[in-house]
Amino acid sequence: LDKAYSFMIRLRIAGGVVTPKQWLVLDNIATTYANGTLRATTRQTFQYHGVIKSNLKRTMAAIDGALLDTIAACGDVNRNVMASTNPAQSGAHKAAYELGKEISDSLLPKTNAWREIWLDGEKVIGGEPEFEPVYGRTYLPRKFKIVIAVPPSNEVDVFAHDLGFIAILDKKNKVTGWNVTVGGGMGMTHGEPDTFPRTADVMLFCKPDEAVRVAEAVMTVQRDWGNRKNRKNARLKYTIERYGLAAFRAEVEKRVGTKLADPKPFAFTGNGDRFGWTEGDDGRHHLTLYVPSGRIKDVEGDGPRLLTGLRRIAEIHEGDFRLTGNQNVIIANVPGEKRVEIEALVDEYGMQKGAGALRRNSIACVALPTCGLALAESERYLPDLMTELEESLASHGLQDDEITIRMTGCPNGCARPFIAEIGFVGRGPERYHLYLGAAFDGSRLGKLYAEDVTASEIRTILDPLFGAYAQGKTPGERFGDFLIRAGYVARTFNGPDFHTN
Ligand code: SRM
Ligand code: SF4
Repeated sequence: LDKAYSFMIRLRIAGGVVTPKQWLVLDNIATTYANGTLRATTRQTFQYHGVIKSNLKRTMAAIDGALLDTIAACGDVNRNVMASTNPAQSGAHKAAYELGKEISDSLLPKTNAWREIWLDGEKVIGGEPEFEPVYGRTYLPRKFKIVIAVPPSNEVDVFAHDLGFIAILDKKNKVTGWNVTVGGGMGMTHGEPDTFPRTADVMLFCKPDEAVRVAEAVMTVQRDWGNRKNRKNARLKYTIERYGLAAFRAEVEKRVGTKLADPKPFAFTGNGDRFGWTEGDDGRHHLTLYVPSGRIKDVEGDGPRLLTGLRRIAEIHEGDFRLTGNQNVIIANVPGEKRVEIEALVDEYGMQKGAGALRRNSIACVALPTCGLALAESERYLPDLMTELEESLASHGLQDDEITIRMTGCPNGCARPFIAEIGFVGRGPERYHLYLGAAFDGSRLGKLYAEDVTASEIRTILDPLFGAYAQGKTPGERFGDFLIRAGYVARTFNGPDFHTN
């Protein structure tokens, strides 16, 4: 008898778009081979947990049957490309999705190994390419992440990624080109100040037909300039710190073969999702559902039955599903006449078209029990903490104020906690570092406010700050901005400065 090894499987779903047919297959895999849940991630894809070793091949074959795969979802390669899901701007969303898909395809490793290993070892005609065209023999120094954002929504958190594209729109919401951001990233190690989260720099502007070449150039400069001796300093953010933005840009332009324009003005209003029904500028309807920590499951008793409910919707839905970077699900492209039927299923299965202001702006990473790197709870704990904090906010009349809150079980930052106005980062069992003062739109890092806070202390620490905010905020002032103006935390200006007070 072999040991009962159990695995996590992460899919690659560029732009997070899934057809109803694919949804039904993915749902079936969750109940047949995994732990009965589909986990929507912070990067617009799904993970399965609890797939036992003997079921791995069957699971991969089923994923292949849905015309999906897990290629480059992990490893030192370009990961799943995220694209804005904001359905209200249908044309711009389409452009973002198409660019994401094109970049994803062009930067995908060309190896046939996945098919050979998982699909009965069949060799593909023509054999294995001797040399990866973009990755060479040694791939990248570290993982590489790309996102495409469409202002005013920054729900993909463009500043948290190695490479980002921000749509520049004309008056008719048509994409005229893309601002290019480089050098964002979240992961750091406690007690090692040479490691830090960093918000990306807005480097240049490119025209639509230059974007894929720019993506390839940025990634290959990082391939060639990135630190291959120390994995903790290998991400693009450290390369940019070492060489400087000007030198990096010059090398990118050299590889693209032309000088590129300076960035154009843009403005984000937030990095959360817009819940409930919206109508796109093409007249189609879209419903964003709140999925607590991205875990699509049936809660026993009176809780939401998201797994069964979304399955029922997939059986009748004619549009598609979109996963958001905040771990939520959009039932997209619903024709007007189907809206009532879908609404009825949403109600029948207790699915939520939103949540309280704090909760709908929350993200928790997976952490325990499946993540081997977790130092503290996250997904299983944040809901209870938010119940406490919601009470505290309500006592100050702040129940409707949008405040971003994120928690991770360790400083790798999988829920991007360092750019949440309230960020908790696991330190040990029931202990967290508390970071405050990030920007509501995800463009500024927070600062360490309190160390090694125990779960029972959190409310006591935050309650007076909520009180001060309620009393002292100026009209429209965000919690993170207020804390800086009122002197509770210092502003973080760039990555290395994150650790100074
Ligand atoms: Fe992550 C590693 C979960 C988004 C930074 N991440 C892991 C692993 C695979 C743990 C491991 O290596 O053993 C976690 C699996 C837990 C589990 O039990 O499922 C894990 N990361 C996740 C997900 C599922 C969190 C979630 O709750 O949704 C997200 C899946 C993304 C996806 O679909 O591809 C996830 N991870 C992120 C993000 C957010 C993002 O990219 O927008 C980050 C911060 C951004 C960044 O990369 O800087 C992130 N994960 C990391 C890191 C630290 C990287 C670094 O530069 O230091 C690690 C550890 C590592 O790479 O060594 C890590
Ligand atoms: Fe695991 Fe840490 Fe990522 Fe949370 S942040 S999923 S604990 S690696």
